[in-house]
Amino acid sequence: MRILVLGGDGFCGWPAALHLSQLGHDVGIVDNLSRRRIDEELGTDSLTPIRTPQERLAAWTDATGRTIDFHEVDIAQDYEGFVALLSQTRPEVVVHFAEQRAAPYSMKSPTHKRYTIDNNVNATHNVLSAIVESDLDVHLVHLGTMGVYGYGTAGMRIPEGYLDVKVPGEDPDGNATGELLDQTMLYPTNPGSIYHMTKVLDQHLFAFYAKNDKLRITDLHQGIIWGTHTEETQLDERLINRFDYDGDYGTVLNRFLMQAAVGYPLTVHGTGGQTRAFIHIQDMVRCIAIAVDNPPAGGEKVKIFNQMTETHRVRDLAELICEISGASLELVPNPRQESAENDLYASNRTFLDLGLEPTTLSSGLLQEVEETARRYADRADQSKIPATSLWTEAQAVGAPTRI
Ligand code: NAD
Ligand code: USQ
Repeated sequence: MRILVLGGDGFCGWPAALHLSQLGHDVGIVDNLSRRRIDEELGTDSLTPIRTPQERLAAWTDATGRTIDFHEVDIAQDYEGFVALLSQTRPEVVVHFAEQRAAPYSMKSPTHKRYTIDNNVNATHNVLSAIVESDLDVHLVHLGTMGVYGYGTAGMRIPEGYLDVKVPGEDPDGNATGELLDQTMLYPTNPGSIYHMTKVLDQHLFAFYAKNDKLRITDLHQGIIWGTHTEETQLDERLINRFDYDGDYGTVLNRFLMQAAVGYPLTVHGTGGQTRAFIHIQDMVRCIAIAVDNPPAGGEKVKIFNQMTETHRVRDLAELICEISGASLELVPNPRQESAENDLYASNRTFLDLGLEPTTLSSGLLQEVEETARRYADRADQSKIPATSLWTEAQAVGAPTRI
């Protein structure tokens, strides 16, 4: 199939583009390179030495004989350019990773909040509008987040996108009819940052375009990715994926593994009682391929899959890494506004039923990622490790507790 990967220079988009190309699809990458510019703004860099898009793509051709085209387009700002690209490339599938994805970055200042809303909501709406305008029969696969649900269980497993409810029937005068009526609604949202809020807004845009224009849309509610390499990124060092460890873009498990590798006490926020959903990067690329192969029919509601394989409490992850590596951990004041402790149970039936065999967290795999971090430890700037973006001025008071 002809597939455009929007955001294909990023942490998820790059390995996903390679995997789809390796499977024989005709892949093009669209990216405005904003993530590389944000590194410059923050004075940060990937721990791993990522190459320019041109070097990466030449290395892919050297390693496999396959080609991937690169298109530098800002899909939030250059609507006409994106419509022209769709008409020229005529993709059958568009995989949309192209959003500002860090919760701390989205909460840094009014400017960062406004940028995240403008970029993400415009990007998603432009993609939808451009698909309609180009009159192509495209299956849109979007990367959403488990964070749209909030992080609580309400006494049930979080379903995949929709909640079936029974509503007491009433006649036009408001009198109970005694009937219980079945309704299906999007699971009530409870985003924890401006970034997560953009994914909530995306969901409603998708529901509208699926209903109004019969677009075929799959929204993948993805958990926190961990790991760095996939089978394809390991074919040549020039294909290496990015590894974020700084206080804005580093996600919790990769941060802890990097911190263990450089001898920095693991930065557990608050009591570390937050439970989150996780998925290894190799499984992420497999899920994208499965989603591409299983489109919804036109006129169907948006297909929503929970793209996660396991849940873990942050404190338990930190303790596990300390056991494996001999690192210590610190309970640092939480810069975020979030529940100090939460449980999380979520269904991931759809991917399991479609054949995903999850790569679960094991000490061997954790060591492999820590070794990657140790290999590039001389590139680490430890001054960039602390998380300094505060959700409110009242966050993050007090001194750390070393354990
Ligand atoms: P990333 O920042 O590494 O990659 C995003 C890419 O999109 C970057 O290369 C960036 O330059 C590009 N981009 C952003 N705005 C653009 C625009 N307007 N036009 C063109 N290109 C643009 O992020 P990632 O970790 O690869 O995440 C990709 C997607 O997956 C995001 O939508 C994110 O919300 C979602 N996701 C990520 C994780 C995770 O743990 N990394 C977990 C759940 C969901
Ligand atoms: N945390 C720590 N110490 C750290 C970093 C984080 O204790 O050094 C805690 C945070 O307070 C939070 C949890 O770990 O409770 C997860 O934080 P994170 O930065 O790993 O994840 P999050 O901000 O939720 O965002 C990441 C991705 C985002 C994606 C989301 C999936 O950046 O793109 O949507 O994971 S999910 O969490 O399921 O919403």
